[in-house]
Amino acid sequence: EEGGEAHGLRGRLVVVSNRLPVTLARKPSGWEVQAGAGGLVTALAPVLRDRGGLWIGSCGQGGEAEASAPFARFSKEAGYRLLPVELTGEEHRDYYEGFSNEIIWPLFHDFQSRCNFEPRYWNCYQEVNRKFARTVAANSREDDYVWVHDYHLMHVAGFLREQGARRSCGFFLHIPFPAPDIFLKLPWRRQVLSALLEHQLVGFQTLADRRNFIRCLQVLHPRAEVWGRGCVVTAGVEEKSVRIGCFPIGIDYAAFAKLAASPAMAAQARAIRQAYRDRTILLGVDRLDYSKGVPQRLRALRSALARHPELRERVCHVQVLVPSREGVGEYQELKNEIERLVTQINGEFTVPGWVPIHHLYRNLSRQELVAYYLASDVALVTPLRDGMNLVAKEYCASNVTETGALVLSEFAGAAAQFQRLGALLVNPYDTEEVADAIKTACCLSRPDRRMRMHKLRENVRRSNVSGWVDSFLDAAFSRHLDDFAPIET
Ligand code: GDG
Repeated sequence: EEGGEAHGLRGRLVVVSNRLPVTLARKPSGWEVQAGAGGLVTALAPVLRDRGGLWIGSCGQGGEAEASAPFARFSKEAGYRLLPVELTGEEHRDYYEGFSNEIIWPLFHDFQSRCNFEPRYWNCYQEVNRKFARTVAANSREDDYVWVHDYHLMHVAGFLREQGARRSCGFFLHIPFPAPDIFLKLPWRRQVLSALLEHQLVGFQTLADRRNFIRCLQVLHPRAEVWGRGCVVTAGVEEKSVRIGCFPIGIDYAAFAKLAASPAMAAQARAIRQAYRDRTILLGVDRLDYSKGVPQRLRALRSALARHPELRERVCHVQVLVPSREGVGEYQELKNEIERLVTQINGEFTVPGWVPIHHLYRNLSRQELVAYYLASDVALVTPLRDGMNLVAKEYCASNVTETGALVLSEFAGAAAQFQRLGALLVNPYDTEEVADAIKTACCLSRPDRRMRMHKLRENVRRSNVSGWVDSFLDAAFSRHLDDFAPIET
């Protein structure tokens, strides 16, 4: 991989995200920094290495100062630098849990009634974004390219300029962008929109997100001119142009396919199937979050078992729930609601030798996760709203036997690519529709499953995450305003 050459990047790449893509572990010998296994870091590492890049982000509270030696060690081995931004307890609360997760996260996922528009959060959000901007400014040069990730840091580019640092900046939003009737509820809507326009390139997961952004722009900046497929020109004080693109994120297909194809993995998947006595396994894997629609999915499952009695004793639903944002009260309530539903449904349908729902509340290793992907017959990916949803893609990549089926919410970004490829699309709010889709998925013939899964896997293979990085950087550096086309979705 030639990392960066192809896209006319002259300086280094500076990646900025809320969290560094690493974990800090306390070992007897002191702190150790370990690289994360996420697709984003895998795809960016070659570019960062070849360009001598830099990744700026927080890494939990405290410990950073102590850990500076391990960070240096990591940088030496990985070939690019990690720069931790330290957050105080208050900043973590008001910027991260507050503004990011109690305002932007619910609002951008269309849950406006869950928003807590606390003015204090906004002030702290700006403060922390300023802090990130200072770190970027102090550690980069004018010819570096700054690539900012996600809703936690929408203001960094604006503050960079305010601080007098001239940098080319790009922004990618990993979560959806809402329609105007929702976005306009945000008390700081003008500031947020203007801050995004401080980037030379703003990227979204889907064409629908991009369209929503442009519609909001047209409401709030009536003098903005929008033309072509790829760009917008705002007629502001200094007349600047911003490219607005659509870049559906992918996964590291080869890594999942390779792991899933190993003999050890086949044995592990077989052991899972045997433990479930070769029943049809339905799988859900979600972070504990209300956007993932887990209670709605469980109700659909209850409806499926009630409406289609032939499914009883034939299917088992394995629900993996990964602990997340445990400090936020709402998440605790959601956990209780899910546990109550699991207990109720199991209470209603269990017979000797068969329990319909198996609930795992913990983090699985990558190995275990792929074993479950491989062992299950149907993946239930039914978020109420999702930027993309990588679980859907990972399930397909791991399904090397091409025997699985995918039930997918039409409100996941992935639906835009998967709808014509054989995923069973559902409205996650429609209990009976989801119930019937579960039934349909369980009854698909072998050749039908194979045909559908084959098409899905081809799509996941072709649109992998390194292609995603390339297409974003290509768009950032293409000479003419409209010479890049949004990726076909
Ligand atoms: C945001 C957007 C967008 C899950 N459980 C375990 C585990 N996972 C991994 C999966 C997958 C990731 O977590 C979840 O990714 P998603 O895409 O589903 O969701 P978010 O975390 O909300 O991510 C989303 C994404 O950004 C990328 O742009 O698709 O829409 O919300 O990779 O594999 N990994 C391991 N054990 C688990 O138990 N090892």
